[in-house]
Amino acid sequence: MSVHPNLIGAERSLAASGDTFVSTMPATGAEVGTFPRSAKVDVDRAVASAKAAFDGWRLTPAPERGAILFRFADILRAHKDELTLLMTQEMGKVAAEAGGDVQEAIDMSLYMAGEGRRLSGQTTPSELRDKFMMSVRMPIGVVGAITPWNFPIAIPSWKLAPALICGNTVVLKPAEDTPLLAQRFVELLHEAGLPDGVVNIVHGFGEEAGDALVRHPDVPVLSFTGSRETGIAVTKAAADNLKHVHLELGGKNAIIVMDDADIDLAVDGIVWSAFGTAGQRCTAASRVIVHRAVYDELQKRLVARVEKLRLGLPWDPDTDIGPLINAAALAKVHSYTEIGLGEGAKLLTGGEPGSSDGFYYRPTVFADVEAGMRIAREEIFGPTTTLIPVGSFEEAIAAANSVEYGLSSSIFTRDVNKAFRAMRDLQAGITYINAGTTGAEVHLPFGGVKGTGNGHREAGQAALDVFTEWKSIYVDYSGKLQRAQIDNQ
Ligand code: UN1
Repeated sequence: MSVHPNLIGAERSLAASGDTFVSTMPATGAEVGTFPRSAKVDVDRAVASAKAAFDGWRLTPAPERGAILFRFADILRAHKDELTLLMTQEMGKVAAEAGGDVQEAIDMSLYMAGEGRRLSGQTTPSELRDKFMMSVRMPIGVVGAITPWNFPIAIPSWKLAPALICGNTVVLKPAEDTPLLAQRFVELLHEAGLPDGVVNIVHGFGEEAGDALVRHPDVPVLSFTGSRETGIAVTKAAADNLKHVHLELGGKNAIIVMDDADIDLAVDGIVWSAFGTAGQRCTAASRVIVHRAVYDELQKRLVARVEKLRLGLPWDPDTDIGPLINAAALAKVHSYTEIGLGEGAKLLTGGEPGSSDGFYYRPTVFADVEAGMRIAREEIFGPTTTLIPVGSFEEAIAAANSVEYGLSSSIFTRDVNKAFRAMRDLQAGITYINAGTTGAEVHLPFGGVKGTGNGHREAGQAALDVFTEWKSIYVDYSGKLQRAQIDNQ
């Protein structure tokens, strides 16, 4: 079978070792393609290519860089159906969600393309006469982007579109579960007119290609989305070179349902947030904190809805839930069912694999869960949610905040006072009122507090801070030496 090559500068090349790996469809096991299993030597070449392209790209006017991203958005739109189908195949999310994933990349490309005519800094008056002051954003250099499989087109766009508009060049190491989608993403960027070497793609595994990228001395910025454990390892590996590290890690996101909530709306939000993408989102609602006054009613309506969800082939329009990404994910999700049962939680529905073919797992709901149980604290990354009964608003907020993660959060209530208290008190980077925990839009910051990250954000204006350094510039046109803090006193 022919191998999809690494794209390094103008070259299409295999791993120097000749090693390869195969991408398969989680629904059927059918092969999608073969890719180079790259190692340090291949990453070194890709970084050299990105480094060589940096000066040309940073000196290209930002509106011109933006014009390429506008064209890229058009090209993505023209290829939306192709990418959507490929995503159902290679990643396994259902068609409506796959289309949304591609749309998110279109939106992000348009948003960042427009930034080409802004990238605003500040001007501010000087304390001295005949002196001008301003701050400007400067690109940093080669960005190492390491992307996950769960949003295989959207997340590369979250990293690459802002990195590029700011004038950086990129080496992308995409997840080994979805390499063809990343390959198509980069091919389409080239079709939009991106110069050779500005974006390079190196396929392979985290411990090999990913590790080499993280440690490379010529890669001053790393942007990583993945597990908390890997995020910590990336941070440690990057520390010796004082690299900038942007992390977007796990979540254990809670929906709070108060006694005055619209219960049917809450059930809609829970079903969409807990079981969409088979729960494989960092924003998935894996906890539902429910006021005791509506606990029985909510359980009843939720289970009735969940049991109607149809597992099936992700490209089939009738399917609600596709497969998990791979065998290891299936084993992990099932192990948490056993952990939950062992902890004394009550299994209301699901709790077993969905079929003998593909990595399907039945949507699973545990009730009578206590906030301290492992199933209520650890990220499962599958279609499992946990119902935690509470007696008051205060107890609900305390339970929501009791985990080490802080990505997304939500409350269903008709009480505006409670809604505003929740907006203030929930420890999370994102809070939804009367909606589930997923559904972020590209023009607000995306990311989390506590164990979800290290203070940076993707998307919106905040993303520009990851990919630029501020430079403050002072222009003295007085013709004499003027000393700040001294000569004006
Ligand atoms: C992720 O799970 O890594 O808000 C990203 C959402 C999506 C993005 C999720 N727009 O759920």
